[in-house]
Amino acid sequence: MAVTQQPEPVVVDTSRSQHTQLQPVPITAVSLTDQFWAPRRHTNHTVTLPSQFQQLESSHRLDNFRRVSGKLDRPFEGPIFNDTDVYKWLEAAAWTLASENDRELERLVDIAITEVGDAQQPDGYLHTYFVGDKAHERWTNLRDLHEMYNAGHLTQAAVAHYRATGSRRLLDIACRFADHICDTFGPEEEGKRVDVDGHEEVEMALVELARATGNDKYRKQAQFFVDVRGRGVIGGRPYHQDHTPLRELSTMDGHAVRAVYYNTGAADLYAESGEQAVRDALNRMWHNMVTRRMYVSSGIGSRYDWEAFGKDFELPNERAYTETCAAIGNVMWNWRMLAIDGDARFADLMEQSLYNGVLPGLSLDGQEYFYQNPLEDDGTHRRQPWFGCACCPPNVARLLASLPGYFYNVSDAGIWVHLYAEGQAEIKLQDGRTIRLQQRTRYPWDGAIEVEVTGEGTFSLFLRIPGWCEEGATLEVNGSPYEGPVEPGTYAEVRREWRPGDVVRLTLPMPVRQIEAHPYVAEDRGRVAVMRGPLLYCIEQADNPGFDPRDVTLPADSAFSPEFRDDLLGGLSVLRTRAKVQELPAEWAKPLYRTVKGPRGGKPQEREVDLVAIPYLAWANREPGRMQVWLRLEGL
Ligand code: FUB
Ligand code: ZN
Repeated sequence: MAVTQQPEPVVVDTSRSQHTQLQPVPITAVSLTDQFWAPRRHTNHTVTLPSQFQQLESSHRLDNFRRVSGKLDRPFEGPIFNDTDVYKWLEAAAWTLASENDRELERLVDIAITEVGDAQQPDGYLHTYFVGDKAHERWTNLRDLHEMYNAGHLTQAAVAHYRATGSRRLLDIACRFADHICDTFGPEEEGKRVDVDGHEEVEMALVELARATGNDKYRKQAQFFVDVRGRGVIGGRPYHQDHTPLRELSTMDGHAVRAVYYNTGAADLYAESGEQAVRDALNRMWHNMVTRRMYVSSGIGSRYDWEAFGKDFELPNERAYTETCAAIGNVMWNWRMLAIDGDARFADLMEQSLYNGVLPGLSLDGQEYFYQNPLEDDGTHRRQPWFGCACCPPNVARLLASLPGYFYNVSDAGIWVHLYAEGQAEIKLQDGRTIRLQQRTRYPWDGAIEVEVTGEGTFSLFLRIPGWCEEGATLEVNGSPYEGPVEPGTYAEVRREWRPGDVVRLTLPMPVRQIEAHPYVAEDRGRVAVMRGPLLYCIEQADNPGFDPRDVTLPADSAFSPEFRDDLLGGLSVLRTRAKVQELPAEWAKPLYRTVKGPRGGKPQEREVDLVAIPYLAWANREPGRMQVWLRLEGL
């Protein structure tokens, strides 16, 4: 693994990986000027990042570092993995600085890096809890104490900062800690300790550190940790994915964030090793997740107990745990799977997770967050400005900051377009030619996408035809129909000798789709979820006053029509339809159970109402009220 002289701000650097089809495009090569992502990214930069820095200060997370360096005399505060919130914030700020000139943000980054660096121990160890009278407890309980989870987030922040700014300041700190880890843990025959952290994260970070520094020992260390897990070293529980070795796993089990972070790191390792058994296991788990254990929102981890995956089909709506971090982990995992073989199903799921899994975790004003993302609520689940355990907020921030890096890839054959949004990209092909792309579209509100290509010579433009676009996708090149296949769930490859100003026009019809769940998902039986394009919809009380969403039934022939509303929730398409409301007969006022007397216990009062659905990503941004994703459908 050789290292580049001039780092480029790529999120995951597979450019020298032997077992990936796709190579990254730097964040700075892509500029989003659309009405959907650009405002959100602007809010992330100007509101979320400064407000999160304030939270890091007021919650004493930065003080924890000052305490270690002797600048403050105070006790450690908060959960044991609190340092990671500083690291994730640093990563978000670094990706932001890759394309924004912001002196104030640079100043805050500088403060944070100084505090982190000053807290590092002479042997490279870095964790703000295990110092002073707790120093002897270092590495005494890898299962629970998150020391390497901390190291992983430090490392990811450091790689981002290095790639975004060219500065080695944070990278050197991370390398010292990683060196300490490499010296301490490893195969018994090397006289090292065989152990593994209870929370995966360090694996993917070490692979990326190897890619950033060219030092392959970090990749080997990550491989060691993946190989050790699953053999009972930390107790053998599914919660930590320690019950079965990776290569034998077939189902997604245990703590959801840990599980997807694990698979993300394993995919990174596959990209370097090409070990088929690892890829087979990842494919089996992906299949299990997607066909048995994932919400229609793409949220994962259905259990409050242990923040864990449930059994097959165990997908309760109101008690859905679906942590925001798990959705982010799913984006990261699918991004790597996509790089491995360019299969559109991974890009589809990445897109689904971005819109319907991650974005609901953030308020439209960029200052409040969901930890859990239920699919039904009585109005009491509200976003919070911060949490004692605040893993999700800075995780959302770092993903939004790095988002342009997920839009495109390059391969030997050409350019891959995974995501659609108005904007430009200046992409270097592998032979050094620079190609400019201009996307013109109102996606995700409209499926008409125009890509103007400025560049010469022959190469392929691969355009994702999303799996949700089941019928009618069409593609034109300079006004003439494209003759190759335009199949949902694949990439259409337009290969030609390009001339400046060539235009490819992709049309992705966006009919409103009513989705039913597998009959064994008990909570969704007889119900449908409503989707348009990549977006999942829900009904919220604020748009539907005067009736209880639980009493709504869609007529069998119901048809929703979209309407773009500039004035609502930052501008979005609502869906409208007529629906029936069956008010509960009065005799249900008291009992919870009774002997059956007839359908629903008497003749319900039925009336017709106008029903308005909004994108699920925008729910809970107005006054509290009921929200529901799954709606009863007559005759289902
Ligand atoms: O344990 C660290 C983080 O806190 C996990 O990833 C989240 O699920 C939360 O428990
Ligand atoms: Zn979280």
